Amino acid sequence: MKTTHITSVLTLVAACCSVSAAGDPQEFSSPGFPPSKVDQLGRLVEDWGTVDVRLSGEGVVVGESQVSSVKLEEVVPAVRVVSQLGAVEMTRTMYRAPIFPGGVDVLRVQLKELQGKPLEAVLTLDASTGTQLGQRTARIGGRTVLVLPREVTGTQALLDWGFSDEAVSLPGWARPAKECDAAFRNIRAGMGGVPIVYRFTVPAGSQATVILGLCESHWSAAGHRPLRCRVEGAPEQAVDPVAKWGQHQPGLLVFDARDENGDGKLVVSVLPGVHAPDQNPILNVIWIFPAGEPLDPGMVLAGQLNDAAQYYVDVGGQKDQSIYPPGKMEFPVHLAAGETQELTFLVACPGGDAPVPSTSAWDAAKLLRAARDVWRDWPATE
Ligand SMILES: [Ca+2]
Ligand SMILES: [Ca+2]
Repeated sequence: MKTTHITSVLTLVAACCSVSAAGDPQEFSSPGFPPSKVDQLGRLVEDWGTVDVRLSGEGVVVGESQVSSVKLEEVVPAVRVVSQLGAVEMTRTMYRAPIFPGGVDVLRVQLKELQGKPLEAVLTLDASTGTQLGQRTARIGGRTVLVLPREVTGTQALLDWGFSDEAVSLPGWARPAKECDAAFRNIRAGMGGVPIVYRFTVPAGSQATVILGLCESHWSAAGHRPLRCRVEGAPEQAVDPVAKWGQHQPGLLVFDARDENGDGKLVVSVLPGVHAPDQNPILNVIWIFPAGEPLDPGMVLAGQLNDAAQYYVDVGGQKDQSIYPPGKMEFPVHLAAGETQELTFLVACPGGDAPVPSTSAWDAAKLLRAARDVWRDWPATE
């Protein structure tokens, strides 16, 4: 039985001239840039890892995939992988978009319902381990390697605390000039003006005392990096850390917080000040204490009450974490009878970075147009 099955697959492969032979990966690129590869299983192979896409759901089966090279808009070299998955036909199309500076790979996943009835499915993106998820991105170290079509929610349980933003960790960035908790040294920064956002699981509707620790070590004069600090249930506090405490001086902001919307999550965020010349917000430490307990600010600053806190976060430190569990990224998909849907992922190509969605204006149509324009102007080599 098994032999017959394999034979039929090989026949199918041989019958279509543009389909790659097993072990013969397809490539695509922009003119003059190193290529990305697609292996015979249809996985996108990059210098940082391998991106695989799977679908599960009722009526969805594991099926065969055909890998072929195609031209989009008649000029853009692309690799297409068509997979027959029972109730769904999944088509992956991959090409390089020539955005500054090194380009980005575009992975379009099209799902077509084939059996004429509505379908609930889950699309799973399986990337290499070691990626850390933001709200719409995945990172390895400081490198953005994936941009996701939407927030990862779906079937995965969130962790009980963590960041859900597109900020970056900068360990050892701050140099506090006086003795204080070691967590002041590591920060996260919202490069390009993105907010820093943390969520903490708390009893629904409960109150808490939230203390934010800040220390500015880049600017020596006031007025450069004012911040807006928001803690759910408390009035917003605007602060210019250098004006309030000085350069390299750790300081604390105290908030009487409450889970105002009763969803069992307390949201803490830091945004750039209105008209701030430096638009990159920073945050050093978060403490969350039970409401109403008297707290000595000096002891909090020195780290002597860390163990008494419900949550103590060395923002940007080794134990900091994303609220999204590591590993697979799942996206629930609802397909109506006969419907076709497409999800677009941006994938860092060799040596490149994927653009953070909130600081760039790329969409699927613009990316394809950019690729078309560069290939139209490129002299044919064949
Ligand atoms: Ca809440
Ligand atoms: Ca920190």
